Amino acid sequence: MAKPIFVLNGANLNLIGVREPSIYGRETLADIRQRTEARAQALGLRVDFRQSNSEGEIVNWIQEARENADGIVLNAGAYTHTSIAIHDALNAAARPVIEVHLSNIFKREPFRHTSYVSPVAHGMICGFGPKGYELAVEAMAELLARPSMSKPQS
Ligand code: DHK
Repeated sequence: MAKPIFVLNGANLNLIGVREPSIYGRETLADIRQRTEARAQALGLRVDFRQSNSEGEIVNWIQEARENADGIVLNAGAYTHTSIAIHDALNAAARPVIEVHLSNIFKREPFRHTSYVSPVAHGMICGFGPKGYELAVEAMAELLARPSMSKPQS
């Protein structure tokens, strides 16, 4: 039986909807979860949607994905720009990874232009707000349907 897609959210993403709405919008993480699960269901996929402010917990979830998930969609929040531990965990997970950001990180401060996730991701979706999560699930469905596309990249 197919395993779920882990959709993992990092630091401060529990606050979206109220946090800097001009950047992150008014939808809450619960709203995003709902639309992500609905899109996944329509594509015949299951989603395990989680959020943590703790870098170590995210590393543990990525390790768990090696056994218990078919793929990883990750918005690591600010850990994107700092975490070698998450980079290493994604490499070790040997699962297709799609990086998501609500905002277009390249239009923002220079410190957001570096991602430790991108070098170990199949691809990145950013700048489309909550819709990006649906796009990521669609992209993951394609990757999983065509295993030759989804070889983890290093
Ligand atoms: C979310 C954050 O919390 C920031 O730290 C990132 C990302 C961007 C987003 O756009 O979803 O820099």
